[in-house]
Amino acid sequence: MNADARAQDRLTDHVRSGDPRVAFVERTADGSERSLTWRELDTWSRRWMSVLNDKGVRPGDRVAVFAPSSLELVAALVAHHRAGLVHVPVNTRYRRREIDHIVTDSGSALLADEELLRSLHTYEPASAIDVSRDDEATCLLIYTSGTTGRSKGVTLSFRAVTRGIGALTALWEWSASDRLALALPLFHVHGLCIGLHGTLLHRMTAEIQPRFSPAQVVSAFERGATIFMGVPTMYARLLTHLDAHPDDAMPLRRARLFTSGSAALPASDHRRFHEHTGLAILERYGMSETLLTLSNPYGGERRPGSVGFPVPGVEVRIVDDAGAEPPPGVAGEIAVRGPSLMSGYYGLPEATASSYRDGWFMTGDAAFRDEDGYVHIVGRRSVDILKSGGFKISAREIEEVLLEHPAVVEAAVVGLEDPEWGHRIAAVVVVAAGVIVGPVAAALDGHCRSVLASFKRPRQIEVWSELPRNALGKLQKHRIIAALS
Ligand code: MLC
Ligand code: AMP
Repeated sequence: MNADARAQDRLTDHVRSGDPRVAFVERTADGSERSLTWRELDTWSRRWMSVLNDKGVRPGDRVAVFAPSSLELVAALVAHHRAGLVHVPVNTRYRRREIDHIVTDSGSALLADEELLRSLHTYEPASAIDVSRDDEATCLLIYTSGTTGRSKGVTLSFRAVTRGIGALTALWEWSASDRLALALPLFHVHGLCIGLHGTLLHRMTAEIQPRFSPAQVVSAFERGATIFMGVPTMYARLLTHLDAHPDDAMPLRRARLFTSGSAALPASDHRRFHEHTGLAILERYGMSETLLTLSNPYGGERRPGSVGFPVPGVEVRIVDDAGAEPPPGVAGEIAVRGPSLMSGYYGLPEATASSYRDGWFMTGDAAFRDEDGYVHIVGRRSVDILKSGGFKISAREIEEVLLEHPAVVEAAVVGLEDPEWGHRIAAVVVVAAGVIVGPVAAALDGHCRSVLASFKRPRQIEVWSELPRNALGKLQKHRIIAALS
């Protein structure tokens, strides 16, 4: 990896190299496998460029992609980087309304689905594809939930992606001899930025698994995988699998690295995994807006329940409300500065400005440093931002959907602690006088199923006569959480 090269070239050079080695493998749940060399990736990305030319897409356009993980999706991403287009990934679990918001908000020139991606095979490769872009040009627009109902687009430059992912993966000693088992979805920072872009930067091999299953992960290591990255829900399932099939830990013991992120990994799961495999999971912390911020050491102690230290090149402060750093053991908010930060929220200059304080990006995550400097995440400062299965969820968005029902006069959505999912989504509503409760709860469940991705759907909906409020009328969600837990 040439650290001095332009960011765009660092991401795409290997594709142009004509390297005949395998770059990506796609392995589906039924065991069927396809592979793609670096040289073929060059051709496939130029074929996708022909599709885009045919559709009238022009340099600088945004291209939304709504498709399961596949080799074609990788080829499209690479084409977008080579052509200076902005790749806009869309969560494949999203429903129509959620997809429409992203396509409209991003002003995407095209929404590419699985079928369109596959059509690249019927096109001749375009010859003119490489459009030079400077390091500050936007290459990714990733939508993430906030405290408001609608998701916001996080604009990431070639510089942010290359510097941020380069620094993290160098810390983890990724190299061309690594093989990554990649079962994370390719539409969020974790799978897309670290997984795909890390593979592109280091000319590694990634085995893409479109659906996560513990047995598939085990078999990836039987085939020589060296690295696995997962969210805590995946580790919870992997541990259940290992409890039932302890011998499956053998191939995992050969791994070089297991990492966890996107949500808190319970220290007990860290220890159970160590008991099964002899390996310590490396937990790290990041965010769409900051990319990867904190990581346990690769060489030193990986402390259970901690996310370690700032990634090289990233500055991290923990600050209290007055902007001062609290002593060890006392929590404050994580503030970040450095080259991997987003360029801003797309089309939202005010939201961008208000996410900074004194030049530092304020994450909204509460944390403390222990006596040895390891950072421990305590939780979100806002009760309205939830994480389930590693997906970020806005309580406000779900509340707005519940309020669309004419009988609902108030709605409160909370996250209940759950050992598998992190948060289990629950809702309490107040209905208009005289409304019969049973049919309303069923109708709300049906409405949520039809307009929200399944991971946002409340697993429990209760009808209360009123919501708990303090003397000033402020909603007290902690009382709802206590009552439902
Ligand atoms: C699914 N189910 C849920 C649920 N999601 N139940 C409760 N809460 C949830 N959140 C239910 C479904 O309804 C279904 O039940 C059953 O679980 C299986 O559903 P599924 O959709 O098939 O689940 P699965 O595909 O196995 O998904 C689990 C998962 C997925 C862990 C693979 O959540 C996942 O891919 N998470 C990764 C998210 C991620 O990449 N985050 C990174 C964000 S970036 P039934 O009864 O209907 O069958 C970031 C920055 C950083 O955070 O630092 O990394
Ligand atoms: P996203 O917006 O999907 O990028 O999610 C980013 C959020 O995930 C962060 O702001 C944290 O709240 C959470 N997160 C990421 N990694 C960790 C971790 N290791 N422990 C706890 N929370 C995490």
